[in-house]
Amino acid sequence: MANSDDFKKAVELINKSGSTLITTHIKPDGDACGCVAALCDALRRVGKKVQPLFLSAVPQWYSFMLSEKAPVLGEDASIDELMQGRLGEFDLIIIVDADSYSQLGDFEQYLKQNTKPVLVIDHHATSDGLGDVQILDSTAAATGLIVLELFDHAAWPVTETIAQALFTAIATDTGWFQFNNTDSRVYAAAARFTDDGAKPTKIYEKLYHSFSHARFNLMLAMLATLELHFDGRFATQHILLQDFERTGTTSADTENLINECHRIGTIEASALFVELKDGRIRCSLRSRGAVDVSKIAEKFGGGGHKPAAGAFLPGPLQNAKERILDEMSRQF
Ligand SMILES: [Mn+2]
Repeated sequence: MANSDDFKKAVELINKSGSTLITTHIKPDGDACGCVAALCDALRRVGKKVQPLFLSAVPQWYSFMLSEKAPVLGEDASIDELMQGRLGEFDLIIIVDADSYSQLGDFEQYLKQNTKPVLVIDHHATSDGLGDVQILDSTAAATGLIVLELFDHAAWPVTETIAQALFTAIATDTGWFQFNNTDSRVYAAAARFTDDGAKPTKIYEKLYHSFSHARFNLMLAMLATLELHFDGRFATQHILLQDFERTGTTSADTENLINECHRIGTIEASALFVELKDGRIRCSLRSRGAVDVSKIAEKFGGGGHKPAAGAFLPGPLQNAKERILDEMSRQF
């Protein structure tokens, strides 16, 4: 659990701030988007100026949580424009669902020259200690649970929109209440958000029954590359640049696709390799068993949680795959 003193310090920081920049990790997921949306909403309600900023594109299926289209670094504003104050001058930076440089892309540059206070709210095990005030709780299944605690410390109301955003945060980080991080705290929060107006059935439809045909084709391309290793206990899959081109998709469309192969009963862990435009390979790792994939990711400069982690490896695909298989061979 997070320290109640840290919540107190966080509320003090927010109360004395005028203009706040709120951001989260690259490849924002449901937890990241939900927390950004909920905090923007809450701070505006208490009269604060807030600028949300995403560090890479927001998948279309999370946009329902956001009241406006928030700028994306590298698309709507360059890192130079951010540094020059084109998005505004801020006296507080809030980073949610991330606490390491490797998760922040180009924003690292901005953060390193920033002199204003930084508040970090995160549940990842990997931490670079980016905040002046940090609310860290690696026992929380989602950052959304920590944000809810912050709401209670600050006595901010959980409105229907906020309940919807935070429900989505905890539902997505638990794979819709199926990963083994789904504890009573998750269900208690889900009950509370439902009482506050979140509509689980509607949220489920928006999240999981909203594939474009193009994204479905990308999933089919990925599934065709499935290989099993170590007596079927470890699975690898990949997506190449040409798959995005052929199907008319982008890297945001890969989110959660890795989980599909876990329908196979023997698979305890899996890796998805995605070829990037700069030649590197993004490797996502999942584990449903004893393997702590965050430890594997850390060996390659990445990070995450025991059941879900990721890292960037040098290309080409074959090289990245061999290095991961080599590490995995020690686990099985
Ligand atoms: Mn999270």
